[in-house]
Amino acid sequence: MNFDQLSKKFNKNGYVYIENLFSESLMDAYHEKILNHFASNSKHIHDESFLDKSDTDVIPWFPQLDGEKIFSIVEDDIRLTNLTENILGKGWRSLYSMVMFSSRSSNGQAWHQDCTSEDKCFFNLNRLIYTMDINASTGGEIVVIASSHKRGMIPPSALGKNIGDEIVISPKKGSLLLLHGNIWHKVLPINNNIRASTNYRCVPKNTPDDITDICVYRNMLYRFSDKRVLVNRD
Ligand SMILES: O=C(O)CCC(=O)C(=O)O
Ligand SMILES: [Fe+2]
Repeated sequence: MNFDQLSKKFNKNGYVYIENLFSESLMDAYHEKILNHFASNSKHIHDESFLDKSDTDVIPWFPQLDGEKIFSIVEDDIRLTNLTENILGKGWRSLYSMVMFSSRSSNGQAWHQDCTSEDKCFFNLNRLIYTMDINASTGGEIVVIASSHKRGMIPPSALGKNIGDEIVISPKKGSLLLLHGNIWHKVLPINNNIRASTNYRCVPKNTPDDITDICVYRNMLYRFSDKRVLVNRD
């Protein structure tokens, strides 16, 4: 793995996608844990008005907080920690691992940025790993606008559908997708199957823990901690 090259690519484009990083057997073990958990926990924890207005349909789970030790294997992977340090510099830290689960035929996620972009030094880095293939047949592909992490706030809905050249990423089982929290991104609707991704979120030195509390959608700024629409943008 050429860490310098990958890190340059990440800085330029705001994302990097790497296939075949994690073994089939590890991904199967993760996926089984995920399916077991959501077999009995597939209720939404977001309130209905958020789901409606954000057009976002995912249910989170924090497996390491539930004592699922196997989820430390990816977090401690030396290739992942080296690449992370190359991108974020010394003093970066992990926030948590979060599985995001979508039920069959659900909406995916509307265009958004995970955090605001006022201070360029502070952002979250999503380190997403995929325990299943995601493609046109499953739905749920990720769409990004390359380099948009340098373009400030995602345009409001009023500016229309086209906000740049869309790149569709169809992650394979065992792959890693690094996404800058300021990049404009969305998740396409899910077809007749469930969808899961596992995100090892981390941040550069001195970034506040609650960096992703305010999410930027094209139609609003939403604060998760008190479930408030801070700004209506449409
Ligand atoms: O689940 C994914 O593939 C990406 C979800 C997302 O928007 C994120 O991790 O910030
Ligand atoms: Fe996101």
